Amino acid sequence: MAVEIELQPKMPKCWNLASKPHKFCPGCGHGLVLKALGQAIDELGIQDRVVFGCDIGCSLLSWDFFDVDSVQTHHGRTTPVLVGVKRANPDLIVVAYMGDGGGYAIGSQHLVNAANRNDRITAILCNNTIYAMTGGQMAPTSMPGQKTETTPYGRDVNEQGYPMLGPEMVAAITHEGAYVARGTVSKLRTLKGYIKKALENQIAGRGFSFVEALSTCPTNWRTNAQQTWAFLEENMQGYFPVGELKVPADAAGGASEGEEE
Ligand SMILES: Cc1ncc(C[n+]2csc(CCOP(=O)(O)OP(=O)(O)O)c2C)c(N)n1
Ligand code: SF4
Repeated sequence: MAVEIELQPKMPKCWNLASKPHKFCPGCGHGLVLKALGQAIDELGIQDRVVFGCDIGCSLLSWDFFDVDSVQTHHGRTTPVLVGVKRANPDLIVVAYMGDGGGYAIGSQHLVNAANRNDRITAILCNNTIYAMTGGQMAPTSMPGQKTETTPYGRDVNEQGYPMLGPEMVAAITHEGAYVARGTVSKLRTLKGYIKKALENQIAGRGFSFVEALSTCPTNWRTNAQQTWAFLEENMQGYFPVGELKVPADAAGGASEGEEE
């Protein structure tokens, strides 16, 4: 007998976790960053206009999280693909979601050039200090002394340099109209405020919008819950300052207005 497939009704909100349990490891920060993004999209009521793009890396596990149009790209190529979507249809609100390996290593030229061109897109980069999907190799953001698969004795800053300060770099090379911030999954409402402001900046057509989110990867860090949170709040937040780095002069209010943790 033929099996009848019952089509699920279109979700009224873009936050789709109720019908699709996420696929990240327990304690992973990706789900928190995406929750903040989903809430920001909901609050702005822009679900029908959003195109979500995700990179190779654990970020790709989010390709079907949201009830929005989506595209999944080669490693590091999410930024230029979403720039193309935006240029082809400027009415769309495009979001490029990537890891620190995708954004700061293999895709760094795309990030730099999109930022320099002030492309009207929103890029969200999940900084978990590691290449997670491939098993925990050193990323540009790995902490000084951090043990990874490729730095088993710890990152030696004399050999491998210091962790990349991405938002600081983007803030330095962008022009008026750009929005740049660094949030953390340990202050989720503030992070959501930054993401919302980055989306509003694109809606207003001002310029490039970039949010780095400090995140967790207990699987590759090989940490328990307590150690995971301590690494995030003490080590990472000690090195990577959280806050807004660039806000357009004509943007109304603070990103975290009413959103502080
Ligand atoms: C062009 C290309 N180079 C390398 C790879 C192998 N690869 C897959 S995921 C990944 C690392 C992803 O790390 P990151 O971008 O930091 O994302 P995370 O998994 O940490 O979220 C690499 C190197 C690939 N898929 N494609
Ligand atoms: S490997 Fe790390 S980044 Fe990837 S899903 Fe697991 S905890 Fe998250």
